[in-house]
Amino acid sequence: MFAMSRAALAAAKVPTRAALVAAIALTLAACSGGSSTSSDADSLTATDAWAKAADSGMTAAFGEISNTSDHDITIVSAVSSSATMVELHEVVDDVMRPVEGGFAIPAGGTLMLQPGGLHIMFMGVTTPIAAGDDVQVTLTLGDDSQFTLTAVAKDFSGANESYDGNANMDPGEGMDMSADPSMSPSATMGG
Ligand SMILES: [Cu+2]
Repeated sequence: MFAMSRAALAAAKVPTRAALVAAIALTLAACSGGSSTSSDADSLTATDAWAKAADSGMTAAFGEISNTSDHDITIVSAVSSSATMVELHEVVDDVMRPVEGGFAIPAGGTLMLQPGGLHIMFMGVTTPIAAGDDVQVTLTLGDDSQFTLTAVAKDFSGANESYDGNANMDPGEGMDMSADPSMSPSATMGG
């Protein structure tokens, strides 16, 4: 350690550009071993991602997303070219609603997205999603990095949870979410 101090002193006495560059390089080398330099997106892995096939209206994507980092990661929002709006949902008493603050994935933990539980909600499906299709959804994370989840579509008869307690809700054509009061998070939900 004494030798290091003398080296530092020498560098301080002769603040050459080379010494500064060397110091910066050392600092970077010291950091690269930790997770602090990798983005949240680099720390996520997805398995068994799938989406419910749908011709129009609403559908959802599911799967497992693991956080390999040593810090919690939050999925803040989601977008997809397959739907006009994508939300992060939970199901409470068979009624689904956006999760305040997004999905949190604990350090070293796994987020389970499944019918009847947390899911990525697609509203206003833009083009029919057939079984076998790949559906891509881009997740924005807490550090603003983006993770693209590719979900394979399959036929599934469940996941009919509703916003308003009516499981037979007709998604209709060109559904306009903003005009439907039942879609408002503040609307009364449940049967
Ligand atoms: Cu939902």
